[in-house]
Amino acid sequence: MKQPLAILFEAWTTEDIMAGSAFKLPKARASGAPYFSRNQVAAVLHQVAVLLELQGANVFRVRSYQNGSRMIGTITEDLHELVVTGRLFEMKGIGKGLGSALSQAILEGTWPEDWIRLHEDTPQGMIEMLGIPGLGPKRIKLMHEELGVDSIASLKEAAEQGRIAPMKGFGKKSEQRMLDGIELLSRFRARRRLDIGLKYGTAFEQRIKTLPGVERVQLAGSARRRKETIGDLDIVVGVKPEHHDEVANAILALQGIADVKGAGDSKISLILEASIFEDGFSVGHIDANVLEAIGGEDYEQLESAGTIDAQVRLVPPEMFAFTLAYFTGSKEHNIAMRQRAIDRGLRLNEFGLIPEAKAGELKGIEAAQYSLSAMTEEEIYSHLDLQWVPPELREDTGEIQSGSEQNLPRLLELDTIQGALHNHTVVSDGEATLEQMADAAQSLGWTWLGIADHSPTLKVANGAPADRLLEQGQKIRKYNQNWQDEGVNFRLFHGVESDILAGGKLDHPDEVLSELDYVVASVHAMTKWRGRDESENTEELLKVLEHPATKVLGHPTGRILQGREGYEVDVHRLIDAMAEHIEEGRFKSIELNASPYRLDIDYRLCKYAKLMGVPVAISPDAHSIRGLADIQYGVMTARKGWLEQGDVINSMSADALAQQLALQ
Ligand code: DGT
Ligand code: CA
Ligand code: ZN
Repeated sequence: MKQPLAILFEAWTTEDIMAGSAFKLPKARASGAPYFSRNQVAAVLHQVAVLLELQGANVFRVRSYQNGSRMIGTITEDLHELVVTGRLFEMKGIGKGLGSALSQAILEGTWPEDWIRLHEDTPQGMIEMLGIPGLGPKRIKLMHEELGVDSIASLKEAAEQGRIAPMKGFGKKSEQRMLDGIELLSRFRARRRLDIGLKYGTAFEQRIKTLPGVERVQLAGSARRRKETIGDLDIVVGVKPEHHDEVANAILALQGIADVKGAGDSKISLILEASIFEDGFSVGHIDANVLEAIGGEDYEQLESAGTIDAQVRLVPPEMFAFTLAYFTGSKEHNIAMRQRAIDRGLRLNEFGLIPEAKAGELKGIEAAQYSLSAMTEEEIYSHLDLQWVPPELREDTGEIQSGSEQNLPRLLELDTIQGALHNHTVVSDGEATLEQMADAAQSLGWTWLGIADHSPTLKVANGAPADRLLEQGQKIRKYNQNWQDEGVNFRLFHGVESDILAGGKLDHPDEVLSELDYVVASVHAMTKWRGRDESENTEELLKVLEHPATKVLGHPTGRILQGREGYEVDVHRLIDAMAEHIEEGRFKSIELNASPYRLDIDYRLCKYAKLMGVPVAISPDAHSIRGLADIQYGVMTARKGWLEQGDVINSMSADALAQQLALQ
């Protein structure tokens, strides 16, 4: 497991510091000496070393800052103590100059003049280039000198024109790698995946919750609505006016803040970084297919060096519910809500729900003194004759109509999940054995688990040949017998995740398939499928659905969030076809792959499957024990797609599911 702190203090490669705003001198702590933490000092020394290198400074000078940074980053004593007692000067690697600079910073809160100038004089574009995977200060400096490259944009242009490759020590390969790196970086700049956004959001929420004076705190925005990717985090904090300043200052001093973009009276804009996680940040096991699509070896480093913006709103407790509702959004939902309020002579905004007659000429927060009271969102909705709308549904796609008819769905809950069909073991590319996976499922409280390892054609995922697959089946039958004899309410289903071969064929002969409980049919040959048009792809999938063994269509579009678009396919037509099969007495279901890298099919299509009566199979696609927990992202997405318990196969009992799977 990679710990961000270890990255910062031991590896010290330049890519460890993400491009952009984190690359600056931190502000001194308002509360007095020590003005900077050990982490801040170590990071600053590293930055100075990098900036010196960008300027082409003497290697020994650069190295002395690198060493100093490593030293400060790994000391076990208290830095302040070392400064006060003067023992800092005795430490190896800290010369006289560096020692006095650091003492001044710690005791007086000011950085040396030449460090400040170094930060100011380096073109921002060159600092941003440091964020490109595999690109260090030495090469940036060379390209700056020889080609005048001073930003990511000008680097991209130079590379596209082939002007990088002829440079000594560069070449065609490294030119292409730079282009790939630029592409990758731009993806991680824009939005973060739901799982990452929630990790940051809940960590930040927890830290704020513990601050004295905080009455309420809640994550709002797209994270609360469980969108598949998050632009920025929105957090609402309820605090009494007399504690406002104290809480605002305490938030600014929290661990994990890379930068403060602005701090007004009621709004604080921040950039969060991975040091917000007490236990470090790691991405866990990623299967080969996904990893390749999201940047390969560079991915974990990019992800852990990434940042996310957060907007914090501080409001008095009686305004909390209104502010929470407003910043939960979506914008479209808010607009529809505001119209409903207008129809009732009310003004709805982040401050309150205010009768126009009383508000009159008063604007904004001034008018809020006349607001109807609401301590919860339920009360706000009820003032507008609506059932409370779960945040996931607030996209203005019919939820207000349903809410006005008291007819909103009772959304799927995680604790009704009994099992999932698509999971891997060591028989193909999983990390855990059959026994370990079964154990883990039982400790989640599940009553069944489906094992569907990869089929032979998928060599990169160690697809299992027929004999290994059938051997797994024998084991499963034995375990099932044992559990039944012992009265344990748990059973395994035996399937395969079959590749879809040319002509919509499955990857095993029928006599092998007939030994199995089910087939999850999935596309993995992405190059081929992405090279074809929608109708060709759709026809092949329709064909594979006709095979009686096919019970689940796996990750139906093949998209990898922030990685690659899926292949072209008409999913509506696939769902229509499944509905027909079901009508004729067969069983077919469409997968909602719960891996946060996929979330495929997406929530919009879930709603269509529900409409057509096609059951959704939420699949963690687990490649390890820990992977089973990804079911939570599937449940979030299913809820966002209006799904109820009866719309997914995962809430069925093992017996009910077995009956369905047995239909031919
Ligand atoms: P994101 O951050 O792009 O993933 O998406 P959101 O939904 O979190 O959007 P964001 O962060 O721009 O704003 C948070 C919420 O604030 C948004 O969902 C609804 C509300 N909001 C923001 N701007 C407007 C606006 O111009 N009109 C209305 N009615 N609501 C707004
Ligand atoms: Ca947001
Ligand atoms: Zn797959």
